[in-house]
Amino acid sequence: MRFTSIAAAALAVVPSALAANFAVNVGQGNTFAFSPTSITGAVAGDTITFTFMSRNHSATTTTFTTPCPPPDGGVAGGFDTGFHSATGTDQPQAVVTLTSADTHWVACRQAAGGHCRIGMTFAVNPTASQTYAQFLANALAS
Ligand SMILES: *[C@@H]1O[C@H](CO)[C@@H](O)[C@H](O)[C@H]1NC(C)=O
Ligand SMILES: [Cu+2]
Repeated sequence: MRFTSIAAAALAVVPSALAANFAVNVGQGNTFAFSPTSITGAVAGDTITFTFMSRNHSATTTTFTTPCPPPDGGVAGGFDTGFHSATGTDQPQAVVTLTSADTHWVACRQAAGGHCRIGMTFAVNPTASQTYAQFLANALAS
């Protein structure tokens, strides 16, 4: 009986042990930025934990070519953390669970895209042909 319960407990922790979590800071140091600006190698089941460190921001999926403003709710197949406001020492977190290894282009949708247009952008699994640098350039040019 003892071995049975140990085996069951070990099996139960396998999925979370294999899934990775990516920690992303939003507005760190009062900046209009995500840190890091991109992550790679993310697969289905992995999580992204966004920590909102200043002001009032969102992490919202958008398109590569027209980043700003991101649509309310994000693009189809994407995600939207909604707005989170950091006050004093309260730094709210939002956890997104990825359902695929797809590329996601992400930006803040605060101020009708105002934060996005000054470069508040982030990428999940950017590619060689669609890079984070080009996505950022598209946002800054919009
Ligand atoms: C955060 O921003 C949103 C969108 O501008 C706004 O509706 C909301 O009231 C703000 N939250 C706080 C706590 O200021
Ligand atoms: Cu913002």
